[in-house]
Amino acid sequence: MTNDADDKQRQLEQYRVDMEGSRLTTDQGVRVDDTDNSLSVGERGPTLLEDFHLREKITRFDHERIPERVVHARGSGAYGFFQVYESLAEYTCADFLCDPSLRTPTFVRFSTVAGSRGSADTVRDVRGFATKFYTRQGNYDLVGNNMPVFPIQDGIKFLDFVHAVKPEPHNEIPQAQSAHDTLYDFVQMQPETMHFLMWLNSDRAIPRSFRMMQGFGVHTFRFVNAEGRGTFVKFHWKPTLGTHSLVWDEVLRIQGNDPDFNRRDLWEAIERGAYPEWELGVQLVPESDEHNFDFDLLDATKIIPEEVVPVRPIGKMTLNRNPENFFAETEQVAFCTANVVPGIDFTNDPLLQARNFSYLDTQLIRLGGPNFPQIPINRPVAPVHNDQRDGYHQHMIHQSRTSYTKNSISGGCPMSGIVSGDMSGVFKHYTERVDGNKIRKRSPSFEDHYGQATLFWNSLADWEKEHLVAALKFELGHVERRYIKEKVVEHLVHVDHGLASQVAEGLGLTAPPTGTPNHGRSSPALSQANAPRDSIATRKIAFLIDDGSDAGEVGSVRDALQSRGAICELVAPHEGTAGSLTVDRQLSASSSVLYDAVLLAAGEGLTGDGYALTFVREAFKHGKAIAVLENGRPLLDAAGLPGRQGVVEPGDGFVDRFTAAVAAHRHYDRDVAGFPA
Ligand code: HDE
Repeated sequence: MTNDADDKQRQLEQYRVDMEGSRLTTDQGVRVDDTDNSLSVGERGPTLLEDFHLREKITRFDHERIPERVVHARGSGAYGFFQVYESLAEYTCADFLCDPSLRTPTFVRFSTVAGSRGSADTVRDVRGFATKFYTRQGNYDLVGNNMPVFPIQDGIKFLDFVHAVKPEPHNEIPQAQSAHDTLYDFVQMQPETMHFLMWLNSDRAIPRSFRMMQGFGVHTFRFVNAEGRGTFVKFHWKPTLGTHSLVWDEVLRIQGNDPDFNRRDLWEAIERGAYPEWELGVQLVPESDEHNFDFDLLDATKIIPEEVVPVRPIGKMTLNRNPENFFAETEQVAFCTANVVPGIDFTNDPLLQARNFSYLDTQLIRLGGPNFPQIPINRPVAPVHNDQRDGYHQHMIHQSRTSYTKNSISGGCPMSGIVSGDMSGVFKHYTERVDGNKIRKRSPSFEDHYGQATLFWNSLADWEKEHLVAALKFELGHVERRYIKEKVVEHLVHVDHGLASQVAEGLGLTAPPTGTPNHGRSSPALSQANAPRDSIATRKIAFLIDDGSDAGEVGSVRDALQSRGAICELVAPHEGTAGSLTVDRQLSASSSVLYDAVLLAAGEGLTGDGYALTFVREAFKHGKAIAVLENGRPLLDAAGLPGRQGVVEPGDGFVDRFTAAVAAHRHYDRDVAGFPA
């Protein structure tokens, strides 16, 4: 084992099957001459039971599906590596966090939570962000989300929450949607959901790309150093491309245009060599400060504001390889919060404790038995030796004559992990002292359900607040029972009265006159308005062209934008060529919602084309940068846009101005409320 980013790929190499030049066989390796006709008595006679090839094919087909994940069923994965910037030995003895020369292989799976495997990517939902680090001390799984808080505080409520958000039990409607009665009934009965509800209805729930979203470990975990000293730690992934979202109206249209929008985006970026990157950051809290916050560190419905405890960047992950087989790798990958390595330990967060049970349990049913850690994607690169054997699908042929520890017959092997008294590399549970009576009772320190929901609301830019109010109106607008809407509004009053009033107005309700006064505190780091906006790398720009386009000008603008990392596609009314330009996409088979920005370079021809007009209007409605070349002006005028914010006119510094407009991500200063794109 060389302990570099390729360790995992080298291991996987022995399992890859190349079909090139191969001959068709049965599962037993017997060559087959005909796989199109069953074995029958005569050409029109009955099929014979002895046709093992037919039976094998049918049987394998019947058993192709495994249970989808009960949550996070829809996901996409990629391989990469992680490298720490400098040693964190002061806090943790985790080897991969102490040696900056190590490149630890990783596999990440991004997911939505509520929908089935075949549901659309761009639904309003939390995104999973699960990372498996194949460290040389064993596998470490950081199974996080793109939101730092969870709807519930105690794992015993997980089944209830998931049942509430999933399709309703009587008719299995709606698919992958939170906008329905049972979720909001749960919310109004369980106000600990309020902080999470704010995130769920914010733009965080509709990320532009997996590559442009943050990840959070959510719980407070514990680092433990070689001396056994513990430090509380919260994990943060920050994308180098910044944190950006779609807009709701766009989301609805993407679902029809490209249900695989986020999956395709990740796949294509990696295929192109535009490898997504995240910086891993930690918030470190000395154990002596455990009780110095106005919330409980063990409460997963709370964040530690970055302004209170800064996020220290500790390393970077790069995703640089797509899986080769979706089922073998992305579907069979099995994460578990209990997969920890020396130097990383748990806290008593009651949600985390329940998770530590759930993940192993769920893999047993999903992957059919206890040997799933041997599936190639799940295998550690660290050697595995123990007496836990047998069970379905054991792949190893253990040679020792004993299967128990301690033994004297097999030289005592496998022996204790401690070599000559040296504890390094051995997992040692943190020796936390715990005292108490057995009780079913939530700690009073978990009681404030509104304070951080208010903090989140106060931290948002005006446009983010508008989106959040619109989202709540949409969601509650799909709730049938009026009393549920009323109850939710009653809770919102304790978050912020202005917020509650705006939502209530949309629902034809009146918010109660008094609630908890807004404490006025904010955490600017929570606003996406403060995300980096300095690059157009990997942004997709549609060039609307036709036979009248100026090929020279289009080519030079395209070259300039591509040299800055953008992806430009030429969209025209027909495939083939437009003048001397090669068309990438036909207009009627495309849509502006699949792009970040539009450049109008078509001649007069498109001013009467409904697809082109919709393209431009939707791009404007969705806040996207629009640039216009001289001969594109007629189309811009024909579109009848209600403003010119973020519209780049021809002239000096055209490419620079367009670059800045695209890098800004969206132009939310447009007044598009009355514009019916
Ligand atoms: Fe999960 N969760 N979870 N969860 N979770 C699963 O494990 C569970 C929670 C998260 O890409 C399941 O293999 C319980 C928090 C992600 O394969 C299951 C509780 C966070 C993924 C499960 C939680 C997560 C899962 C379903 C409360 C963010 C996808 C299939 C006690 C920090 C992993 C599976 C992947 C998946 C249980 C709460 C994130 C059933 C019981 C909090 C990203 O084991």
